Amino acid sequence: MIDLYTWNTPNGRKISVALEEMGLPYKVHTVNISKNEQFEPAFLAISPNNRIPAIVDPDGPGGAPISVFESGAILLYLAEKTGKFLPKGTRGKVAVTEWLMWQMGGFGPMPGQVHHFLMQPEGPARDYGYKRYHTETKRLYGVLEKRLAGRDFVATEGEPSIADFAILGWAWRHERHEVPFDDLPNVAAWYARMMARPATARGFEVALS
Ligand SMILES: N[C@@H](CCC(=O)N[C@@H](CS)C(=O)NCC(=O)O)C(=O)O
Repeated sequence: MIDLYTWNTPNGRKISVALEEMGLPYKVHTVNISKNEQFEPAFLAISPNNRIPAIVDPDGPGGAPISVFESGAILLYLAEKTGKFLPKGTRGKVAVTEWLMWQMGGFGPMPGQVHHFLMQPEGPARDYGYKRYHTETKRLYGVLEKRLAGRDFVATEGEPSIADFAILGWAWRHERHEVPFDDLPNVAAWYARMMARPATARGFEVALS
């Protein structure tokens, strides 16, 4: 049974979706980031950057426990452990890793900043931050829209990969970062395709707070 330390956020949801899709049993431990529980020493011992999500797998490599922090690292670990949602060949693996890193480096940090500036008091600082990060977020959605032309999934054919799970976690909050899907038909179709998967739906339904 994997221990999942998490909260109801895009980065948290990526991992509940992946665990459900991989059919791995897990136990949720909520880390209430609005109450600063991410700074508690027991959590910092497994997640030194004081961010959710993190996991502990009691049945890690060699049968010994292992902890993993950073959602991208967790997805890669779980894919390697199960042999699922990450192609075996180098060419396929590179495509998935590219889009996973694309999400981790941009399609997460940028909409995250939109969420931040939307919560600021009205004024020039809010306007500047909102414009900068919302423009960049829309550009990233445009990149995703182009990538999904003629494709069912972001980096694989036939079934999704951990890159889809990672990107979906943030697309789930597209209304909050104010990017409607009206002009993004490929993204809209992909989003609906992913959300129609029973395991993915369970990953979004499980209580994380
Ligand atoms: N790059 C990290 C980012 C994780 C992250 O930003 N987590 C947020 C919630 S979505 C968090 O724990 N924030 C707590 C804090 O900022 O102290 C990952 O993908 O795991």
